[in-house]
Amino acid sequence: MIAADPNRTALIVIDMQRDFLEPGGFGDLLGNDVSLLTPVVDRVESLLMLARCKNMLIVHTREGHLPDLSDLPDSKYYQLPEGSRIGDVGPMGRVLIRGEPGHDIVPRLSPRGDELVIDKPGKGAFYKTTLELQLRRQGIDTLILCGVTTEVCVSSTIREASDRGFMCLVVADACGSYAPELHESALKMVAAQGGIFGRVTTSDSLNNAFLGDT
Ligand code: TIU
Repeated sequence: MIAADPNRTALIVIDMQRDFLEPGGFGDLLGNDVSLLTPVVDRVESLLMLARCKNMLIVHTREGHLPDLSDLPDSKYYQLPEGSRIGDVGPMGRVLIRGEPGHDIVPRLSPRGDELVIDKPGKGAFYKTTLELQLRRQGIDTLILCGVTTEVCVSSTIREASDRGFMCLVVADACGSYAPELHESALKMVAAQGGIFGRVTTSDSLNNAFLGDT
């Protein structure tokens, strides 16, 4: 049973960007089959409808770097071979660079005017961002998390959030990975030991919890 107050709960949509979901983006350059993430778009769209209907705070994150690469550590830059690195030009502009077409959130999930957009240079959404300040300012103590990829940016964000005392609910079917076995492992890690980082739930359970009485 989920008992969360919509006024103190935020939906955090992690990195649903063209660079991760479409061919020619960062995810593709890393050697992944990006079509594995396509079903997540429908699930996240439904969660956005639920959160908008309940007037929850909605936060969209985007992973990306400044055009001069001054916020890009060498360790991340050299992950990929020359010609397909962050900042190189691809079919959707410069890969993983703020302001480029590939950095945009996929059109169906576009943020609305009153929703927060957090640009982040790292995997975790709290690292070098104002996210914590903005959540505290709005009295948020519970986070519903979804997006891509489960074991990378979603996991990093949950770990950061849990250390900061936020209650975390991860929506399993609204997260996705290029590696389904890592998706499963990441969710198991969240829920292990009585919920060491948070709780794992489903879109259906959330809908029942928030809309069951309407
Ligand atoms: N590679 C991979 O699975 N993910 C990332 O690089 N970033 C996010 O998860 N957003």
